Amino acid sequence: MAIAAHPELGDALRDVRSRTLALIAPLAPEELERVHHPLMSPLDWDLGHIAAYEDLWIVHRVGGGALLRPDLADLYDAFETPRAVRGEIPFLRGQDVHDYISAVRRRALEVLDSVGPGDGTLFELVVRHEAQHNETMRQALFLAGLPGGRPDDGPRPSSRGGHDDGWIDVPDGAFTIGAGPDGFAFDNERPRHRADTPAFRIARRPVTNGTWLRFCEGGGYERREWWSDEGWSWKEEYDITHPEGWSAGGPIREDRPVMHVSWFEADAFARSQGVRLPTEAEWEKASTWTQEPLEQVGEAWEWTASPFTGYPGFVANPYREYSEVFFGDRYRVLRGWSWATEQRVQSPTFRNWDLPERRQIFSGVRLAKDVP
Ligand code: AVJ
Ligand code: FE
Repeated sequence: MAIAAHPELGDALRDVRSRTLALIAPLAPEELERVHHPLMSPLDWDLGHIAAYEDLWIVHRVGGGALLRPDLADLYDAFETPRAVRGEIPFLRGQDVHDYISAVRRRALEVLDSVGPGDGTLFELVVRHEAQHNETMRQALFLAGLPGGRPDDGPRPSSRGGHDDGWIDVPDGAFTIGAGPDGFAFDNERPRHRADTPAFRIARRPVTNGTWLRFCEGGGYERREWWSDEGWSWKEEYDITHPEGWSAGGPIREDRPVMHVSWFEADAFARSQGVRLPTEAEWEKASTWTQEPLEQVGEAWEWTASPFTGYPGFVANPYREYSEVFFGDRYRVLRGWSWATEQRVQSPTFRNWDLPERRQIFSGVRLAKDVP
């Protein structure tokens, strides 16, 4: 990537930190230390993890310095310490974690001043890592019913109306998928390459809560024929009857895109309509199809039919555990972004992923179908 200006990266670090701190500002110490949901870390763990990552990649790797707290490295390593056990470990709490994140930040800014940003990649990685953890923290806030876990109720500027009908026709033919060689991109977005799709149709707008409510009322969660085998067992085992976060009376806003549905639910919903989920190639092609834009991208992540794999010629870089360890047929790709995604990490080439049963993420559905 081209030489990035320092002030810009310094500002980006400060900007994302002020967002992190704003998220936790309304919370009591007890709410920061607690495990709110077995899938989520305590929020204080996220804070320490953000700083440990910054210390490793900027102070140690860019600056060549020793870690501030080598004793904490394993505790804040996402692979050494999986989410399920994070409630029981001695992560830093309260003032201790605030002191730690501030001390690391001072060291990182000193490196930016003395060594410079290099090609900017590692600084950008650290800024985006913190931004991604802000979204993870919002997932925990959502599951805990705490402030910051749901979007504002006001109208969204990207929304033209409450209907989720209407299809965009995208012709067959080759197009370019993935991030180009310049600028920052995560490893899994590269290399950019030619891809091809047959002609397809993709929904102009995501599926709304109102439409999903009619799916529920029409036996959506009872009709075996709409569910995959794996999806049906998951639904039965956990007694799933509606998206996560609905109240007893249903969704709060019927005109908003449905959120907190799993891939299994998204797939069953699509089948109930006689259609399917888009592949990620279709999604990216449609998102750059200038004749007719996809509407309401960025309210909720959009599940695709595609498993998470490396593009042809994939090279892990520079943070090896970011993508490669998740490649295979288990994880599914989500495209777009959500209301909780910071602008800096919003990109039409960005690939998110999660397991097909997960719905703590701000995940929704945009349908696609073949052209007959
Ligand atoms: C890209 C959102 C799937 O949260 O697992 C944060 C981002 N990686 N710390 C995740 C991430 C390491 C990642 N996702
Ligand atoms: Fe992380």
